[in-house]
Amino acid sequence: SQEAFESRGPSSAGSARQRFLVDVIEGLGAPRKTLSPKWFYDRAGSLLFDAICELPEYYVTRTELGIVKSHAREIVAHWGDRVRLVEPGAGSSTKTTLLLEELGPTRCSAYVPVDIAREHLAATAARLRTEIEWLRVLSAAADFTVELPLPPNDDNARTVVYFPGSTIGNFEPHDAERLLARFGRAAGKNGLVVLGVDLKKDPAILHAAYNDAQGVTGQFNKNVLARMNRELDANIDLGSFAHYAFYEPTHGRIEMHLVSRKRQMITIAGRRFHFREGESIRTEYSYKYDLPRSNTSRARLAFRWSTPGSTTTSTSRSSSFAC
Ligand code: AVI
Repeated sequence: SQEAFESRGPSSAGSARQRFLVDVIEGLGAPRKTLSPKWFYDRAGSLLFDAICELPEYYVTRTELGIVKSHAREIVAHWGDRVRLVEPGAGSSTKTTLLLEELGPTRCSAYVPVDIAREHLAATAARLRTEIEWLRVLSAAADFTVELPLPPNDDNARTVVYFPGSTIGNFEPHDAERLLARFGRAAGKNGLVVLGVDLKKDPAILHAAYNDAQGVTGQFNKNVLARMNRELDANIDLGSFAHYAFYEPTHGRIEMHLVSRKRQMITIAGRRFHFREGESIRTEYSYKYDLPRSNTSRARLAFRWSTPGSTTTSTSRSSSFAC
């Protein structure tokens, strides 16, 4: 069956624009200007993120893909006989194909990619349906930070919420805990949450990953401004903002900003926002994690798979891999 599950309600295109506008007005109206990284991801932003994943400096995707490639069998071995795989923020679902193929038609009840970028999600779902012809893809265009819509579980499959790519790093620690708890509830009593996190490492490696030589990360960062011009009738000169990303070791996070190159005023949907020269909009945090020293960690995270040299432990309700 190739039916498409579509979430209704708050994720419809009209209200998505409205929520973008409300967030922008609130974020740029604050004394320290911020925007949520979720607004990077329209079709153009999702494609730019795919380009980032191919960059020599951006080790995250390559390393995680390596872990999944070499441990795919071991990873899915713990998932049970009948599984529905739910992926919040699925994007292009690149790594997931390996796991879906490893599960195969007998064990895989359905794949549920959930993504805020409706158009990109539709393209991903169409591609997957041709690539893996037995796969039942039930996509949901939704903002997973607000809702995780799940289709009916007709055959009582075990729900595995798969959250790779270190997307968890884009949430501040208390929000990350809340999000994982919500995923845990969505997975249900016998469900699993499988998580990929990026670890702290040499700041020079981290710095390069978010300041690539080709400037793709800068384009990705500025896409949120371009999107305001496209969708919110804004008049922003992209050249008047600079991409600025750095590793902040006290919090163990990358901070990504857009810094105004001059004193200026921009107009968004008829509202005016003033910038001092050098004033920034913080557009993203990307937290880097430590491996827990014991398995009594508060978030009950367990690291089963990691790159060589790291310890490995496990708990029954969650498994993770780290790069
Ligand atoms: C999606 N997320 C995990 C990426 C990251 O590394 O935080 C987004 C990104 N931002 C800049 N480069 C990649």
